Amino acid sequence: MAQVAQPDYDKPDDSGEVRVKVICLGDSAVGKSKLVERFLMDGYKPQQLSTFALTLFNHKTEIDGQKVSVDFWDTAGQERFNNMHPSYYHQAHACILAFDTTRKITYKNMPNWLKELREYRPEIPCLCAANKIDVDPSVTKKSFNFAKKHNMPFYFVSASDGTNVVKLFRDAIKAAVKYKSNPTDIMDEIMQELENFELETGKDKAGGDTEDKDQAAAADENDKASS
Ligand SMILES: Nc1nc2c(ncn2[C@@H]2O[C@H](COP(=O)(O)OP(=O)(O)OP(=O)(O)O)[C@@H](O)[C@H]2O)c(=O)[nH]1
Ligand SMILES: [Mg+2]
Repeated sequence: MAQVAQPDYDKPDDSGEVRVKVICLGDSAVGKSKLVERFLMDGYKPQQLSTFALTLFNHKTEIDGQKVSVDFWDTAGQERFNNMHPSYYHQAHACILAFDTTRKITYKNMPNWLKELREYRPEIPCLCAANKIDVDPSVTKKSFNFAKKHNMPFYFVSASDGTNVVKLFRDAIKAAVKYKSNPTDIMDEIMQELENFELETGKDKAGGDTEDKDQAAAADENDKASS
């Protein structure tokens, strides 16, 4: 994928809106684009071409009285064979990870998607969507343990008839806004810790060295004693 010039979602602005980025992941043809389209337009046009590279859909809404501007990022699933460009994940606040209930392989590939997501965004909320339940509604009686195992919210959906689509996307937006206001992304925490660490080590470097030497000496003593 070509380098994407994307907005800076973490930059504060004075628009009064919270700006969030929600990404969609999952194998090709599981219905990612159709789900986004269904949510945004409440319409459904079957037989559209596979997403070419990247589409951004902006959506303005309100969550608990707070104005929110959401960018849904949608890309073609077949890119998994070359890995997704890191900019796809950059600054994402939530993810919708979808599979197709009519094709087992798309469910089997879920761990690969989650793994890649977690490499870039270890802590963002990820919601699991089991799509195309209109084809065989009895599929909703089956249990799909992947979501439970990874502590992800799970939704049976249909982009075709709209089942649960609004619920899924509203929850994803809520989760994104919550994450943005209180990010627990471990990478952010580690970065923060590293900054403090530098300050501390600069401040009491001598003390730290002495302690290290003391410990090394004690270890030597122990070695001598045990040999
Ligand atoms: N029956 C049914 N068909 C669906 C549903 N959602 C999507 N489809 C069909 O599945 C096919 C793939 O849908 P897309 O939305 O293009 O899939 P995608 O995940 O965006 O695929 P890529 O862009 O290639 O990654 C299309 O032919 C859709 O019409 C659904 O809920 N039910
Ligand atoms: Mg698509």
